[in-house]
Amino acid sequence: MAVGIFDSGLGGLTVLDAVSKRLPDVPFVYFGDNAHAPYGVRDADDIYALTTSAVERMWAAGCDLVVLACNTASAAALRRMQESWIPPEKRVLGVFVPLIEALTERSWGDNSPPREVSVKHVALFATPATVASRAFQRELAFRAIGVDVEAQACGGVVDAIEDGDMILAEALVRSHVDALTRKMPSPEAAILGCTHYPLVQEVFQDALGPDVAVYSQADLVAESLADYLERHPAMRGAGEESMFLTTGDPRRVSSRATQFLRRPISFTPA
Ligand code: DGN
Repeated sequence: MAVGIFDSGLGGLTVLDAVSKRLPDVPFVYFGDNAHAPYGVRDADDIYALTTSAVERMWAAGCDLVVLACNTASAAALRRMQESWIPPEKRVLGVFVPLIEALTERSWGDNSPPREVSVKHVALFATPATVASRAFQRELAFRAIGVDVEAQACGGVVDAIEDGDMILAEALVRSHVDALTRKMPSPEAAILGCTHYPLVQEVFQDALGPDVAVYSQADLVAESLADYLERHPAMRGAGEESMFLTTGDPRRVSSRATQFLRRPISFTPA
């Protein structure tokens, strides 16, 4: 048994890196749906169909626990999957809960009514599909009141990073930060709600200024997964090598992943 990490493409490798460092003894199955990436411009039904099919494949590979590292899939598909689709012996977790726990300084297990939290103005940067879903605002409302969230759909950034064009990615990040701060001049916190954005986190921080707390998910997800596995040790898995699956062309995806993470990664067909 291994823990599954799902993403629409390569971006989830930022999460895989953080969870592997935090949990070096846990075997992972990484699944990149590269044949259908990017998800960020697809509609919710399409994202749901692709995500459920990938998760079924990961269950078949022995992952009783799957983490949707992809914000777009977490936003557009996770709640619907949890309501009616996931059998009781399996678990699928997303990336918003660890983020909301950190932002509100409340644990998800704390089911008391939503209350005021110290942060009041939050900037959310994400793909067009994540922004359109309003999933972050919906989940946040279960825990906090009085938080103003301004969301900016960051068109083009994922493609620029995937193409390795970091000059374009930086220019786009600066223009998206400009657009957001015209709507909300002084956010106290900014959420990088996409797997790719940790790779340009310094650009976000620089453009937003030093007073804005920038929340990036990889480390938060790693910490939250470590905590979950401590409470559910049967889901931990052991004794296997980590494995990388892709729906795309394994040679091409392996070479791009190796550039992306700056270490050798070898994908096999999903
Ligand atoms: N992995 C996606 C996310 O975190 O939203 C970004 C890539 C995409 O499919 N657009």
